[in-house]
Amino acid sequence: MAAKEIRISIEDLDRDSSPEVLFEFYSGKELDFSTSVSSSLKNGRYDKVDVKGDADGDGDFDAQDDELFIQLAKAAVALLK
Ligand SMILES: [Ca+2]
Ligand SMILES: [Ca+2]
Repeated sequence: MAAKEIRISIEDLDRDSSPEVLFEFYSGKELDFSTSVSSSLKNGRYDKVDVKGDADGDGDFDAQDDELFIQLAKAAVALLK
């Protein structure tokens, strides 16, 4: 089985002066999925998942998935700033 990897970066993807946290999910060298989390009020509080994904792998896209991405974004911002 190919190694699963999440690449996390902070970039202002839409150039609105508020950085997004970008997640890229890889299986081996293949990009499976990418999404980003942004701050809807541009105040550094990360609360908006830009592309919905099934983060917990239970087959649906719901608030729990958003929560996982948001939690990871908050941790990433704390670690990468
Ligand atoms: Ca932005
Ligand atoms: Ca899910």
